[in-house]
Amino acid sequence: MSYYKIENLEQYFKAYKKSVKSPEVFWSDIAEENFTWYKKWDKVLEYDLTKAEVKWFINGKLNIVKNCIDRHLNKKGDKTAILFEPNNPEEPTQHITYMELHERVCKMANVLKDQGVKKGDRVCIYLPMIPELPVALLACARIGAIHSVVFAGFSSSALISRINDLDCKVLITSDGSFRGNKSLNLKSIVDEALEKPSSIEKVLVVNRTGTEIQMKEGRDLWLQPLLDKAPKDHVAEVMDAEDPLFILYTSGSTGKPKGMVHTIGGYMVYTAYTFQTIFQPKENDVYWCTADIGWITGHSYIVYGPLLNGATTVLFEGIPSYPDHGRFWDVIDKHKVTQFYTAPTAIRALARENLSYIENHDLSTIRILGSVGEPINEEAWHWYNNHVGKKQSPITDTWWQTENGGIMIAPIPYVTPTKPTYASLPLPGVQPELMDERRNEIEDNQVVGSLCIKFPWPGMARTIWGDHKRFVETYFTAFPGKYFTGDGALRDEVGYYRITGRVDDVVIVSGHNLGTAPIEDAINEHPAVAESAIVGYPHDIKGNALYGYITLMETGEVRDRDNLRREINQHIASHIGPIAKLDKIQFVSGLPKTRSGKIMRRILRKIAEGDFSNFGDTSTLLNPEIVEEIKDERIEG
Ligand code: 7RM
Repeated sequence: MSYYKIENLEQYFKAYKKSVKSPEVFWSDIAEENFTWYKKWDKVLEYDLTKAEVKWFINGKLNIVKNCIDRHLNKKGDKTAILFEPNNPEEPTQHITYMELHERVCKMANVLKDQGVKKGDRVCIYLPMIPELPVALLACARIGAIHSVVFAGFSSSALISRINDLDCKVLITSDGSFRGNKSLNLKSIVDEALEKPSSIEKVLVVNRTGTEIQMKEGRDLWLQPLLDKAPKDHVAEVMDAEDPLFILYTSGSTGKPKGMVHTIGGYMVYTAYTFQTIFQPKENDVYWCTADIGWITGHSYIVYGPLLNGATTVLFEGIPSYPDHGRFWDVIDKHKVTQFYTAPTAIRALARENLSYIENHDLSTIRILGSVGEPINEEAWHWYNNHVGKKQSPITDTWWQTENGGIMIAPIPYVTPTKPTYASLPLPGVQPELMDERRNEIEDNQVVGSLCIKFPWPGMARTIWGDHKRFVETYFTAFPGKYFTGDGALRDEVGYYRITGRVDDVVIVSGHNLGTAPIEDAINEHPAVAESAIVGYPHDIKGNALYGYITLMETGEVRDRDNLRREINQHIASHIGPIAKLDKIQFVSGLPKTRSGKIMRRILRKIAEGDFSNFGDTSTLLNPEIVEEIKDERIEG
């Protein structure tokens, strides 16, 4: 990446201004300078946001995998592209070079073609975090097929609904997956899913755990023997910039999951540019993002962004608590990780544990710390800064969404001064705007509004698969002519943005609009508290009252629960005001979360209301068992 290097605030503002004044020049400079195209675009951008129609690099021809792998082979053939760290620390690490990755992707591409997969076909990928997962993504992209990864923790019903929404012909899965000291029989989940009528013709199975599985004659094939026979050369398909690259379903919210469609050219330029700007890769760096590839963060910042930049990207199969709570720190130490990108939920979980887990590891190689997925509360920010970054590494609190393709608002490390709980400034090319209920732009500081983006950026999703109408209604109707994020935000006096949470996370208590996020922040500052989630429930007098679900620190002494409840409420009263005190406080052993670390407040709201009839789609939950516990111990009255 050679264009628009940003090494100080002045350069940032210069690039930013340019990107607003001449977005087409700004993005075409980046696109031209840093990538290999078979044919240049005729026009940079065409758009109509009221119809949600956006096209970038029109008639440009390319293959993204040529850009991720082939063009690095000359200079970086022997460099590690993917550093695979298995679940079990006793199992050897794998260093897959760019050369080896090229061969593996070409072989997989040939296998897929052999199985009848053609340009434009959808391929469903249901795999754990093993090398075959990124290889499968890249193989699809190489032949022009559209990949759709379903996170390997999802249930059979989530899997089949996605497969059928897309009419996938081929499914790539494994016998099983390892997670800590457990293993999961993935193939049996696939079998269960495929008992329902589906479009699937072939299931390709990776041998990972050696678990005994059923292979259905004529449908299921072991992948390895096919790979062994496949030629190791493959001519990449010539694709149009606006051909779809992948479809990924958004998790968490109510209703049927939305298959977000990302297209090749814009997504490539955007993920590569944002990776370079935020993570500032150097030649010998080892970059680690702890997300799962089943989530957009994994697509953009484990696979595409790093590989487009010729970086070494860690692929971690395990979990933070196995074999003990020091695993993250152990991996950083062992591989001399230089950029570490994780989620607030992981930070809070690790901050619950004894500091000795972290203190006996050398984390001095770290240069940049990233956070993503939800607002990072002040408490977690300081813990991350003090104990992981040792106050030496800037924290980049990156705000963005599946729909955005890549990072939108974030401090640029070593350039933008950080401020806890603020995602700070938009990246060049991103034009945020805060809107009030009357659809007027908010100019004032410290006023919460609906966060919109008023100009297209290359990485934005183009549609919802099979339902453009829903795409328009969900994102482009509330504020005509703008993309509405669904998040609330405010701006401070220097223009920093603070994301306050989903706009639906607001409860009106006795006529006061209370955002639940600041209350959670206040509670989390209490030394005994690890994590909290606040929801509203109907109340005869106040209209709504607040119900808090709270997990406690593992290291804390055992405390009288009622005393603790009083203390927490005093804490809220002094930090926010008595109006925000909780009517009910339930101590729980965990909160229901999606794999991407988002608390499913919808379920907590239902439980608080005492309505156990229908929790909606819970297939995206990481820990469904917690729902029963919370339900059983609900505070009545
Ligand atoms: C990347 C990702 C998107 C939603 C988004 C926000 C929340 C994500 C932050 C954040 C505050 C952040 N994609 N969110 N990052 N809120 N600060 N740094 O998470 O599609 O799965 O979720 O996540 O509410 O709308 S996502």
